[in-house]
Amino acid sequence: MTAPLSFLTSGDAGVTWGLIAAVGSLVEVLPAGTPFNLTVLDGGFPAHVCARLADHASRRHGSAARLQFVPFRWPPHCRAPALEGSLLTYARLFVADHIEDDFCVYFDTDIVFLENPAPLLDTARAQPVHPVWAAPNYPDARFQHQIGRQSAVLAAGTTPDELYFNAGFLVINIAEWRRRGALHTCLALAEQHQFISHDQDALNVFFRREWARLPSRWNHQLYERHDIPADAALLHYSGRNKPWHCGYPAAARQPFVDALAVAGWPGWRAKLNVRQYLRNSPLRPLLARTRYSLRKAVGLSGTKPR
Ligand SMILES: [Mn+2]
Repeated sequence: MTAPLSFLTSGDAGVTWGLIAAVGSLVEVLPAGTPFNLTVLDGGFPAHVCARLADHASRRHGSAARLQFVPFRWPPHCRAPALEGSLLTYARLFVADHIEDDFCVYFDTDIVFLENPAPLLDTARAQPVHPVWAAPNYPDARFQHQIGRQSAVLAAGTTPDELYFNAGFLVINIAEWRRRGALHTCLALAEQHQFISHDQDALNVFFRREWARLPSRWNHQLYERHDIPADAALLHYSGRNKPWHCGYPAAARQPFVDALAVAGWPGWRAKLNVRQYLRNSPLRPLLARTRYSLRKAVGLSGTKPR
Protein backbone atom coordinates (compact mmCIF):
# COMPACT_ATOMS: atom_id res chain seq x y z
CA MET A 1 0.00 0.00 0.00
CA THR A 2 1.24 3.46 -0.80
CA ALA A 3 1.80 5.93 2.04
CA PRO A 4 -1.09 8.35 2.61
CA LEU A 5 -0.77 11.87 1.20
CA SER A 6 -0.79 14.69 3.76
CA PHE A 7 -2.87 17.85 3.44
CA LEU A 8 -3.34 20.85 5.71
CA THR A 9 -5.89 23.66 5.76
CA SER A 10 -7.26 26.04 8.38
CA GLY A 11 -10.08 28.47 9.05
CA ASP A 12 -13.02 29.42 11.22
CA ALA A 13 -16.83 29.46 10.94
CA GLY A 14 -16.69 32.55 8.67
CA VAL A 15 -15.18 30.48 5.86
CA THR A 16 -17.34 27.36 6.25
CA TRP A 17 -18.61 27.44 2.63
CA GLY A 18 -15.02 27.81 1.48
CA LEU A 19 -13.94 24.78 3.53
CA ILE A 20 -16.75 22.68 2.05
CA ALA A 21 -15.82 23.62 -1.54
CA ALA A 22 -12.07 23.18 -0.98
CA VAL A 23 -12.47 19.77 0.67
CA GLY A 24 -15.21 18.70 -1.75
CA SER A 25 -13.02 19.50 -4.75
CA LEU A 26 -9.95 17.80 -3.20
CA VAL A 27 -11.93 14.63 -2.56
CA GLU A 28 -13.12 14.79 -6.18
CA VAL A 29 -9.74 15.31 -7.92
CA LEU A 30 -7.96 12.52 -6.03
CA PRO A 31 -8.39 9.16 -7.79
CA ALA A 32 -10.99 7.01 -5.97
CA GLY A 33 -9.45 5.01 -3.13
CA THR A 34 -6.51 7.39 -2.52
CA PRO A 35 -5.24 7.11 1.07
CA PHE A 36 -4.80 10.58 2.56
CA ASN A 37 -4.81 12.52 5.83
CA LEU A 38 -6.30 15.99 5.82
CA THR A 39 -5.61 18.03 8.95
CA VAL A 40 -7.93 20.99 9.46
CA LEU A 41 -6.69 23.52 12.01
CA ASP A 42 -10.08 24.44 13.29
CA GLY A 43 -11.10 27.89 14.52
CA GLY A 44 -14.73 26.83 15.07
CA PHE A 45 -16.27 25.05 12.06
CA PRO A 46 -19.80 23.71 12.71
CA ALA A 47 -19.55 20.10 13.96
CA HIS A 48 -22.24 18.81 11.57
CA VAL A 49 -20.27 20.17 8.58
CA CYS A 50 -17.06 18.49 9.79
CA ALA A 51 -18.89 15.17 10.20
CA ARG A 52 -20.52 15.35 6.75
CA LEU A 53 -17.19 16.18 5.06
CA ALA A 54 -15.47 13.25 6.79
CA ASP A 55 -18.30 10.94 5.65
CA HIS A 56 -18.06 12.25 2.12
CA ALA A 57 -14.30 11.58 1.98
CA SER A 58 -14.61 8.03 3.27
CA ARG A 59 -17.47 7.23 0.87
CA ARG A 60 -15.23 8.03 -2.09
CA HIS A 61 -11.84 6.90 -0.78
CA GLY A 62 -12.59 4.34 1.93
CA SER A 63 -11.35 4.19 5.50
CA ALA A 64 -7.81 5.23 4.47
CA ALA A 65 -9.11 8.76 3.84
CA ARG A 66 -9.01 10.65 7.11
CA LEU A 67 -10.12 14.16 8.03
CA GLN A 68 -8.87 15.37 11.36
CA PHE A 69 -10.17 18.60 12.93
CA VAL A 70 -7.70 20.02 15.44
CA PRO A 71 -8.49 23.12 17.54
CA PHE A 72 -6.06 25.93 16.70
CA ARG A 73 -4.12 27.34 19.63
CA TRP A 74 -2.29 30.67 19.37
CA PRO A 75 0.94 31.07 21.39
CA PRO A 76 -0.14 33.16 24.42
CA HIS A 77 2.46 35.93 24.23
CA CYS A 78 2.76 36.31 20.46
CA ARG A 79 1.88 39.83 19.21
CA ALA A 80 1.81 39.23 15.46
CA PRO A 81 -1.10 41.19 13.86
CA ALA A 82 -4.35 39.40 12.95
CA LEU A 83 -5.86 39.25 9.48
CA GLU A 84 -9.25 41.03 9.75
CA GLY A 85 -9.64 39.70 13.24
CA SER A 86 -8.60 36.12 12.54
CA LEU A 87 -5.29 34.61 13.55
CA LEU A 88 -6.01 31.51 11.48
CA THR A 89 -3.89 32.85 8.61
CA TYR A 90 -0.83 31.86 10.68
CA ALA A 91 -2.04 28.29 11.13
CA ARG A 92 0.04 27.01 8.19
CA LEU A 93 3.20 28.00 10.06
CA PHE A 94 2.33 25.32 12.65
CA VAL A 95 2.44 22.51 10.08
CA ALA A 96 5.33 20.66 11.75
CA ASP A 97 3.41 20.50 15.05
CA HIS A 98 0.49 18.67 13.44
CA ILE A 99 1.75 16.56 10.55
CA GLU A 100 4.28 13.78 11.00
CA ASP A 101 4.94 13.30 7.29
CA ASP A 102 7.96 15.06 5.73
CA PHE A 103 5.93 16.67 2.92
CA CYS A 104 2.42 18.06 2.65
CA VAL A 105 0.16 20.25 0.56
CA TYR A 106 -1.28 23.29 2.33
CA PHE A 107 -4.33 25.07 0.90
CA ASP A 108 -6.41 28.07 1.95
CA THR A 109 -10.17 27.67 2.39
CA ASP A 110 -10.84 30.06 -0.53
CA ILE A 111 -9.66 27.65 -3.22
CA VAL A 112 -11.10 25.03 -5.55
CA PHE A 113 -9.04 22.12 -6.87
CA LEU A 114 -9.50 21.40 -10.57
CA GLU A 115 -6.61 18.89 -10.81
CA ASN A 116 -5.01 16.24 -8.65
CA PRO A 117 -2.11 17.87 -6.73
CA ALA A 118 -0.38 14.55 -5.86
CA PRO A 119 2.26 14.83 -8.64
CA LEU A 120 3.47 18.09 -7.06
CA LEU A 121 4.35 16.16 -3.89
CA ASP A 122 6.43 13.72 -5.96
CA THR A 123 8.27 16.62 -7.58
CA ALA A 124 9.00 18.21 -4.20
CA ARG A 125 10.20 14.91 -2.71
CA ALA A 126 12.58 14.51 -5.64
CA GLN A 127 14.18 17.91 -4.91
CA PRO A 128 14.29 18.08 -1.11
CA VAL A 129 16.64 21.07 -1.14
CA HIS A 130 13.65 23.43 -1.43
CA PRO A 131 11.79 24.22 1.83
CA VAL A 132 8.60 25.26 0.02
CA TRP A 133 7.00 25.36 -3.43
CA ALA A 134 4.60 28.16 -4.37
CA ALA A 135 3.33 30.22 -7.29
CA PRO A 136 4.15 33.91 -7.81
CA ASN A 137 1.63 36.33 -6.30
CA TYR A 138 -1.00 38.14 -8.39
CA PRO A 139 -1.38 41.06 -9.14
CA ASP A 140 2.01 42.07 -7.66
CA ALA A 141 4.73 39.43 -7.61
CA ARG A 142 7.66 41.77 -7.03
CA PHE A 143 9.55 41.09 -3.82
CA GLN A 144 11.04 44.56 -4.07
CA HIS A 145 7.57 46.15 -3.93
CA GLN A 146 5.85 43.81 -1.51
CA ILE A 147 8.61 43.78 1.10
CA GLY A 148 10.46 46.96 0.14
CA ARG A 149 7.42 49.18 0.83
CA GLN A 150 7.57 47.90 4.41
CA SER A 151 11.25 47.53 5.18
CA ALA A 152 14.31 48.73 3.29
CA VAL A 153 16.44 46.44 5.46
CA LEU A 154 14.47 43.29 4.63
CA ALA A 155 14.47 44.17 0.93
CA ALA A 156 18.20 44.92 0.80
CA GLY A 157 19.94 43.42 -2.20
CA THR A 158 16.73 42.77 -4.15
CA THR A 159 16.77 42.78 -7.90
CA PRO A 160 13.64 44.03 -9.72
CA ASP A 161 12.92 40.53 -11.07
CA GLU A 162 13.06 38.77 -7.67
CA LEU A 163 9.69 37.12 -7.09
CA TYR A 164 7.28 37.14 -4.16
CA PHE A 165 5.01 34.10 -3.75
CA ASN A 166 1.40 33.70 -2.74
CA ALA A 167 1.00 31.46 0.32
CA GLY A 168 -2.58 30.30 -0.39
CA PHE A 169 -1.31 27.06 -1.89
CA LEU A 170 2.00 25.55 -0.80
CA VAL A 171 3.86 22.31 -1.15
CA ILE A 172 5.73 22.19 2.14
CA ASN A 173 8.93 20.30 2.92
CA ILE A 174 8.06 19.85 6.59
CA ALA A 175 11.40 18.27 7.47
CA GLU A 176 13.14 21.43 6.25
CA TRP A 177 10.70 23.70 8.16
CA ARG A 178 11.49 21.73 11.32
CA ARG A 179 15.21 21.81 10.74
CA ARG A 180 15.21 25.58 10.12
CA GLY A 181 12.76 26.50 12.88
CA ALA A 182 10.41 28.18 10.40
CA LEU A 183 7.53 28.53 12.89
CA HIS A 184 9.41 30.50 15.51
CA THR A 185 11.39 32.68 13.14
CA CYS A 186 8.35 33.55 10.99
CA LEU A 187 6.25 34.43 14.06
CA ALA A 188 9.10 36.60 15.37
CA LEU A 189 9.39 38.36 11.98
CA ALA A 190 5.62 39.00 11.91
CA GLU A 191 5.67 40.40 15.45
CA GLN A 192 8.62 42.63 14.75
CA HIS A 193 7.45 43.99 11.39
CA GLN A 194 3.59 43.93 11.67
CA PHE A 195 3.48 42.93 8.01
CA ILE A 196 0.68 43.94 5.60
CA SER A 197 0.34 40.37 4.40
CA HIS A 198 1.06 38.76 7.76
CA ASP A 199 2.68 35.33 7.63
CA GLN A 200 2.83 35.45 3.82
CA ASP A 201 5.33 38.31 4.05
CA ALA A 202 7.20 36.51 6.83
CA LEU A 203 7.44 33.32 4.74
CA ASN A 204 8.67 35.30 1.74
CA VAL A 205 11.38 36.94 3.83
CA PHE A 206 12.39 33.71 5.60
CA PHE A 207 12.52 31.53 2.47
CA ARG A 208 13.85 34.25 0.19
CA ARG A 209 15.72 32.80 -2.83
CA GLU A 210 15.19 29.26 -1.53
CA TRP A 211 11.58 28.58 -2.44
CA ALA A 212 10.80 26.79 -5.69
CA ARG A 213 8.34 28.07 -8.24
CA LEU A 214 5.09 26.31 -9.08
CA PRO A 215 3.41 27.14 -12.40
CA SER A 216 0.83 29.93 -11.99
CA ARG A 217 -1.92 27.55 -13.07
CA TRP A 218 -1.46 25.94 -9.62
CA ASN A 219 -2.63 29.12 -7.93
CA HIS A 220 -4.81 31.09 -10.31
CA GLN A 221 -5.80 34.06 -8.17
CA LEU A 222 -9.22 35.47 -8.94
CA TYR A 223 -8.26 38.77 -7.40
CA GLU A 224 -10.35 41.43 -9.12
CA ARG A 225 -10.34 39.37 -12.29
CA HIS A 226 -12.80 36.66 -13.18
CA ASP A 227 -11.24 34.78 -16.07
CA ILE A 228 -10.58 31.08 -15.67
CA PRO A 229 -7.85 29.84 -18.04
CA ALA A 230 -8.46 26.46 -19.68
CA ASP A 231 -5.34 24.99 -18.03
CA ALA A 232 -6.06 26.24 -14.47
CA ALA A 233 -5.33 23.49 -11.92
CA LEU A 234 -6.32 25.38 -8.76
CA LEU A 235 -8.53 28.46 -8.39
CA HIS A 236 -7.79 30.82 -5.51
CA TYR A 237 -10.51 33.34 -4.67
CA SER A 238 -8.00 35.68 -3.03
CA GLY A 239 -8.93 39.19 -1.96
CA ARG A 240 -11.93 40.41 0.01
CA ASN A 241 -14.71 39.28 -2.30
CA LYS A 242 -15.40 35.59 -1.95
CA PRO A 243 -17.54 33.29 -4.10
CA TRP A 244 -19.92 32.71 -1.16
CA HIS A 245 -20.65 36.45 -1.03
CA CYS A 246 -23.80 37.90 -2.52
CA GLY A 247 -23.21 39.41 -5.98
CA TYR A 248 -20.03 37.47 -6.84
CA PRO A 249 -19.82 37.09 -10.67
CA ALA A 250 -21.67 33.93 -11.66
CA ALA A 251 -19.21 32.44 -14.19
CA ALA A 252 -16.22 32.74 -11.86
CA ARG A 253 -18.32 31.36 -8.99
CA GLN A 254 -19.47 28.28 -10.91
CA PRO A 255 -16.50 25.98 -10.04
CA PHE A 256 -17.12 26.83 -6.36
CA VAL A 257 -20.84 26.00 -6.66
CA ASP A 258 -19.95 22.74 -8.46
CA ALA A 259 -17.53 21.84 -5.65
CA LEU A 260 -20.26 22.43 -3.03
CA ALA A 261 -22.56 20.15 -5.03
CA VAL A 262 -20.08 17.25 -5.22
CA ALA A 263 -19.44 17.64 -1.48
CA GLY A 264 -23.16 17.08 -0.84
CA TRP A 265 -24.55 20.61 -0.80
CA PRO A 266 -26.39 20.88 -4.16
CA GLY A 267 -28.53 23.87 -5.13
CA TRP A 268 -26.52 26.34 -3.06
CA ARG A 269 -27.50 30.04 -3.37
CA ALA A 270 -25.84 33.06 -1.75
CA LYS A 271 -27.92 34.82 0.91
CA LEU A 272 -28.99 38.35 0.02
CA ASN A 273 -26.53 40.81 1.56
CA VAL A 274 -26.51 44.43 0.36
CA ARG A 275 -23.01 45.27 1.57
CA GLN A 276 -21.51 42.25 -0.19
CA TYR A 277 -23.57 42.99 -3.30
CA LEU A 278 -22.21 46.57 -3.51
CA ARG A 279 -18.66 45.38 -2.91
CA ASN A 280 -19.05 43.11 -5.94
CA SER A 281 -20.41 45.87 -8.19
CA PRO A 282 -18.47 46.50 -11.43
CA LEU A 283 -17.05 49.82 -10.16
CA ARG A 284 -15.33 48.28 -7.15
CA PRO A 285 -12.22 46.87 -8.88
CA LEU A 286 -11.38 50.34 -10.12
CA LEU A 287 -11.84 51.85 -6.67
CA ALA A 288 -9.84 49.06 -5.05
CA ARG A 289 -6.97 49.44 -7.52
CA THR A 290 -6.82 53.17 -6.82
CA ARG A 291 -6.78 52.53 -3.08
CA TYR A 292 -4.09 49.87 -3.53
CA SER A 293 -1.87 52.25 -5.56
CA LEU A 294 -2.36 55.04 -3.01
CA ARG A 295 -1.46 52.73 -0.15
CA LYS A 296 1.64 51.58 -1.96
CA ALA A 297 2.62 55.16 -2.84
CA VAL A 298 2.42 56.44 0.75
CA GLY A 299 3.60 53.18 2.34
CA LEU A 300 0.71 52.75 4.80
CA SER A 301 0.93 49.37 6.43
CA GLY A 302 -2.81 48.79 6.69
CA THR A 303 -2.32 46.69 9.79
CA LYS A 304 -2.94 47.45 13.44
CA PRO A 305 -1.37 45.70 16.36
CA ARG A 306 -4.02 43.86 18.34
MN1 LIG B 1 -6.67 32.82 0.24
